Amino acid sequence: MANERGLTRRGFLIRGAAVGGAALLGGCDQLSQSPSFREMLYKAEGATQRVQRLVLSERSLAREYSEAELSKHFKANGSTNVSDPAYQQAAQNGFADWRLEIDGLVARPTSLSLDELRKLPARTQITRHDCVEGWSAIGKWTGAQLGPLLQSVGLKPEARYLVFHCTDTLGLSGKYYESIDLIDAFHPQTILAYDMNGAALPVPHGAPLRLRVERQLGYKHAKYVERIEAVSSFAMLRGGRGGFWEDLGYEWYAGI
Ligand SMILES: Nc1nc2c(c(=O)[nH]1)N[C@H]1C(S)=C(S)[C@@H](COP(=O)(O)O)O[C@H]1N2
Ligand SMILES: [Mo]
Repeated sequence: MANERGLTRRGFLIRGAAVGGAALLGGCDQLSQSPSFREMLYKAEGATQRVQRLVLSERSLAREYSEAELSKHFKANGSTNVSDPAYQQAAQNGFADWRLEIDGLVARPTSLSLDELRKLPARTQITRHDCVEGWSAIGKWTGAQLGPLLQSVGLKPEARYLVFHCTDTLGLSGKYYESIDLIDAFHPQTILAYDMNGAALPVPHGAPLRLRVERQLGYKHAKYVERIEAVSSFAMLRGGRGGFWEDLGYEWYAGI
């Protein structure tokens, strides 16, 4: 956690959710429970997203940097390990028997080993990671491009979002998860990263596989991804807002 405010805010959100939800949050958050206020907020959020996408255009690339600009230290944030014994065992074994599951609204549900992922069309990019807590770091990421992978498993016509299910549990609120729409899924810089700064992705940064979705804030970049599920809606999933932090009040579309 980068700063005191971030820590406090997050600790508060996690505890609040754990002991019975938004009712325990403060005045501001109570206002956000009012249906008309929420509706207004979501409409405004939708408008920002639409404008941002128009201005940036769907294919525009996030800025890329040079090797010389790489951060000497790249902070690891949120979960930095996974206590689950199966994960620990897999890590000790270099993730040789680990597999990524791809299922939901796909024509051919698939599971892939790390070796198989490494053989897919890949991309390397040096980008800046921006965390909502107020810190940034530049890192080099290599991974399988999500677009071609989705083409090979075949999305069903009803599929509109991808949900990334993670292995780690953060706080008392349950497993981390995230979701993106198909525009971001097929964006050329959206990769399932297995390498960071030219070496296998370290455990604190989400080994063996993490999402890079470069035009959005840090919390969208799911670490420890174990399953990708194609869905038509995430309304019925968990808190219904499409992600771990989203369920605690962060925006679903976290454009930078
Ligand atoms: N599974 C999982 N993914 C996660 C998190 C997490 O706690 N668990 N934290 C998010 C946040 S808030 C940030 S800023 C980045 C941090 O990535 P890093 O550890 O490589 O810096 O991961 C994101 N993805
Ligand atoms: Mo973050």
